[in-house]
Amino acid sequence: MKSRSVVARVVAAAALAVSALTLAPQTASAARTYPLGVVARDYYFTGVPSRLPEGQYSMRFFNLGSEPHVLVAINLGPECSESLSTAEVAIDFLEGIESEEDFLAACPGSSFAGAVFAPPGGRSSGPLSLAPGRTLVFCPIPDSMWTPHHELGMINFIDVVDLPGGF
Ligand SMILES: [Cu+2]
Repeated sequence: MKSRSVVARVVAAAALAVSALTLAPQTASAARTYPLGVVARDYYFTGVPSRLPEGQYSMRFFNLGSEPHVLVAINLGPECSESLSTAEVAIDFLEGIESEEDFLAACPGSSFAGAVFAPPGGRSSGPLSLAPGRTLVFCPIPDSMWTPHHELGMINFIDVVDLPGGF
């Protein structure tokens, strides 16, 4: 009899644990992921909103161009949010940047938001994590003349707003 009650308690505890696990994603509304479709062409992005709430996004990336394209997104720290005020200024800044580490060192408080790559005619998907402030989106892949695509127009900013409770 005693062993049966132990089994019953274990089963009850396991059931509680399972219900806690299955309830967790529903109660954590801030962890919801929103879809975001972006198209890359030679040489511009379409579908990159100029303004979005902070949060987690799931990017679908379609390359309708004739060259490979990547979308790199970096949440700018406070300093670079101000100093990189236009695409022209950001393009000049990116000339001195060799790597993601370089970028993060030159822009304190910045963070990697996400990246997706697709070959010509290809598609891919990946997470995008937007933090409040400004996010820089660009494609640094060079064309046949070694000009980075972001200098040809593949550069965008997203103003990321802090929206309590998501949207
Ligand atoms: Cu590109």
